[in-house]
Amino acid sequence: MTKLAIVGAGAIGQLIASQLSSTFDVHFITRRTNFNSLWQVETASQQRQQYSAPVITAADDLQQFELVIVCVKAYQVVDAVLPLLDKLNPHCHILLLHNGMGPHLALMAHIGERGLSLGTTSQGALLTSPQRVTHTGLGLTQLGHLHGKPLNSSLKQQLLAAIPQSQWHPDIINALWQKLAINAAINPLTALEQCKNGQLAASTYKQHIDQIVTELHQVVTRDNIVLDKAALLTRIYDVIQLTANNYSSMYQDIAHQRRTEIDYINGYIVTRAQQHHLDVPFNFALVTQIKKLEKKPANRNN
Ligand code: KPL
Repeated sequence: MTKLAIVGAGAIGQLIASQLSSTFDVHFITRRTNFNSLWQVETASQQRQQYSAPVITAADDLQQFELVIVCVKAYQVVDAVLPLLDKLNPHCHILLLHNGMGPHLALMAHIGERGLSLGTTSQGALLTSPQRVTHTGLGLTQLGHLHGKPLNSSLKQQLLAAIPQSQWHPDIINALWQKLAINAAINPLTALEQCKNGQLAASTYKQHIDQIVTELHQVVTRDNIVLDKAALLTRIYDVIQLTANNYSSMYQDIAHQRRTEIDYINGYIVTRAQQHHLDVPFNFALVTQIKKLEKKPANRNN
């Protein structure tokens, strides 16, 4: 069996590890001290299955791995991956699977010719205790090549066969921007308005959503990425409808006084805009407002 390491034993790390565990020899690389080698996945229909995988640290032998999948939050990626680079086999491929965009730019400066792929998943996963994850919903997982030596085709086929509803995308940056547009529109507005995703279908928010997407569209166009603005808006409203009853991850991060991923969502739009000397005032204001909320003590009921 091919040896594969998952960096990060959070909700998505545990879920992906369970999906890969019958095909690969899965290990966890984690700094979490409250995670041991056993975990449980519960499906939406409350069926439970137990899994186990060795837990190692960056100090252990990492030469054995052919693939490392990084499932930590966007703001943890660089710190989690840099200390591993010298210890990994030079042929080991790295796959980043997180919300938002940005860490790939910082990593590419250090990665040399090592193969790097990126991915995004809309599978729902909720950690209900340190070693138990609930698989709250199926959803598309898109993976694709970014840099260096491409992932070998047999590994790629095994990954796609093991992760439900997964596909290889020929232009992963384009796919990631589409997902980022959804998160940029839904996440900060729900966190600021303290509402479920579905509330954003109200006409009050139409102008805000339009402004977020208009600014994003100006930025990607300067990055030579072709996206259709009307199609982005349709997809955003589809997701608002499909997830109407959910609280977005940013709403939950603010409610639980955790750091949000704003720097890698609307903040990434701002960073790319600055590169092109473009103004994106609405996205900039959202970043500022969410950062203020991150600093406030919680006074919410979730
Ligand atoms: O990905 C999400 C998130 O909350 O981060 C959406 C799609 C907005 C669903 O809640």
